[in-house]
Amino acid sequence: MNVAFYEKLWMWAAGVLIVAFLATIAVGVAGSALQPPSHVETIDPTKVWTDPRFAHPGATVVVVAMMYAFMPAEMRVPAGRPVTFRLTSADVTHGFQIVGTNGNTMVVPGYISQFTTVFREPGEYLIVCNEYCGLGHHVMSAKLIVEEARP
Ligand SMILES: [Cu+2]
Repeated sequence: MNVAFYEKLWMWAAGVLIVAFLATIAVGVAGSALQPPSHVETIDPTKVWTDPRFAHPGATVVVVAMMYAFMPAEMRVPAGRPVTFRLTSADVTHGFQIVGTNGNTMVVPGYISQFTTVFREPGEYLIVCNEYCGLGHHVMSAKLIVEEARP
């Protein structure tokens, strides 16, 4: 079979790009410990405020995302210990990214997202919505305060 030089060149270029894109996913998963949300638990988005799973925050951090805020807007967690976040949305799809950490998940109405992570460094972390959710998306943020763990 006779394939023209430029056609071969473009086929190789496309192949290299596909390998490069797959490599970025592999590096993100292995190198940065990023994981897609795997915890599937459903909830009625119209009954979020009366659901007992989100009424009594305890050792885990429960967060409701809504246009255009996170509830609560400020969270305090201990450093050096596993912290579990449980999130849901009261309206549309949002994102929950703790900037500078591997804490990052989609918050989809009707589902409860959950992840567990450890914050090694005490300090203040910015939480942003990283899924476009409407006109006020750019102001949707919260604050995470990681406190020195008490012995
Ligand atoms: Cu949002």
